Amino acid sequence: MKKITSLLLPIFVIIFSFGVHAQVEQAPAGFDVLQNSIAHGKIDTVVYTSKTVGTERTTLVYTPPGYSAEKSYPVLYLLHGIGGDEFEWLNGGHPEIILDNLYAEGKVEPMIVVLPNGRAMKDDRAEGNIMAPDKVQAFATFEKDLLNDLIPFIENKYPVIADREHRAIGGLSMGGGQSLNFGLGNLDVFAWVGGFSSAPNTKQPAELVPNPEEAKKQLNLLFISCGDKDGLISFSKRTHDYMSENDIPHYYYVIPDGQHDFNVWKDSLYNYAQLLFK
Ligand code: FER
Repeated sequence: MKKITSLLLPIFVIIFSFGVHAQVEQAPAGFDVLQNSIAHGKIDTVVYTSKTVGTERTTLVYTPPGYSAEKSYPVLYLLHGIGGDEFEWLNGGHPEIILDNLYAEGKVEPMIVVLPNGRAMKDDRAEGNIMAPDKVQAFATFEKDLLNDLIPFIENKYPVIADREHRAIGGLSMGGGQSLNFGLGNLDVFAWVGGFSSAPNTKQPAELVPNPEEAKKQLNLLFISCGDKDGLISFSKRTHDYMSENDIPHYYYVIPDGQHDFNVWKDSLYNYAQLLFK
């Protein structure tokens, strides 16, 4: 992985890598505003069979502007939080608007974005007591659904490049913890890993990365972001601290005045998406 040193400044973080620097900075005004004059991607609703859960499960799939089945694409799996489902990103963050705007500026590699339901249980709705132990457990069970059911389904249905270098995982809160746990825990599957405002489901750093040398070799990108006013920031910070102690290159993007909300998650997606597959 490229050597990255980070400098945290009040407004933005600058990262240097081999002389080329990729800047992570607060998304500019208008980044999330629908523009009618540009090309738009498309959202599909698709259903896959989950052997893990024993049901048919729904996932959304964003294909980029100019999408063609004759081309082949990398894939980002983008995961929701404890109060959400496969529609949370779409309704709360409109990732399709953020990405369409980035494509119009040539700032992002063409990719397919999969928006799954990360609560892998028969009733996967965010209803009742969302903190109930079986519902929280279902976020961990999703690792099997993702690896054994969803990824093979997507790779069969869409024209994707099916290797670790072309698979990314990212998510918000519970989905951030899932992304760090599943991404760092399966470096043979994912080379690009991002956790936004990661929740207490995030494994302890030494459990996440028991072999720092191996992680250094395998990771193309590790992106950790959180709002500085988020009560869960300790989970991001302890992960960042461990990576720094073990010289594992990563981005640690702390968003000023950032709460546990979509302002932070949209800004994180804006930055994370631009770093992927480059
Ligand atoms: C918790 C606090 C927050 C927790 C999960 C969350 C499982 C998740 C928050 C989110 O996804 O927004 O104690 O325990």
